[in-house]
Amino acid sequence: MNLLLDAFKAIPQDNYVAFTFFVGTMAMMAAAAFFFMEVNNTSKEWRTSVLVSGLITFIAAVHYYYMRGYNLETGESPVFFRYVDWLLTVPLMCVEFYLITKKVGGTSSLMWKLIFFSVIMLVTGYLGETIYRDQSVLWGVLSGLAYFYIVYLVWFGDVAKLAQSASPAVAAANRSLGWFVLVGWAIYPLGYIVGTPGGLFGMQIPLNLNMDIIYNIGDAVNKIGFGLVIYALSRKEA
Ligand SMILES: *C/C=C(C)/C=C/C=C(C)/C=C/C1=C(C)CCCC1(C)C
Repeated sequence: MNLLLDAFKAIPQDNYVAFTFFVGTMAMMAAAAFFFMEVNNTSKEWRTSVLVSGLITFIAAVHYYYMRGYNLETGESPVFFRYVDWLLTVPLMCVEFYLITKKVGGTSSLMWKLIFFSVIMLVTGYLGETIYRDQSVLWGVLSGLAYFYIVYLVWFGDVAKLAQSASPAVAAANRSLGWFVLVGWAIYPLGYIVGTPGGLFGMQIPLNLNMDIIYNIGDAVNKIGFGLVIYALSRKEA
């Protein structure tokens, strides 16, 4: 607790980047505590799903705590730990799709397909932000292709088909998660565009936006939002 209070005191008032790392840490911690506590009040059928929501936000909380300190001390973007966090949490979001469709025939091979493309999306993004910054547009496009394939699977592909054959509550939850993937996840390429030298196919966005603030907003919206959709589903189908 003391550590957190000290960290808060040390944030200069005009350092919005550090501030969003701080708020992100708190939000993820609170969400993780909430989901973990609710696991035991959840019907057996949905317990694993709510537990995974807790794991996603807990893993993020640990990374945010670290990234917050790193950014405050160095003033730099914690790129490596950002991607470590995503490589753990995004596949877990893919697992959520598997868990909600499992009862109507969702297979682990479909889950691994989602995970595979999410890893491609993230590894190519990481390469574009780090080793191959000069070719950030190319790596961003490759990452975008994997991203769109995930959008396709969730909206029109096997995930959508399975969800539609399930209960109305599962179908509705899949649509909500689909909106998070289509709109919420689209926040990240915006962060990438403002944070890499290639910009948007060579065009720089003339607004004074910060990559980390955009990523931090994206994480709060998506990780907590996903968790709440799953939580709501677990209450509807108790
Ligand atoms: C909790 C973390 C989440 C949901 C992270 C999601 C990240 C993405 C959807 C990132 C996508 C990217 C592109 C589609 C192109 C540019 C590179 C990325 C990795 C930022």
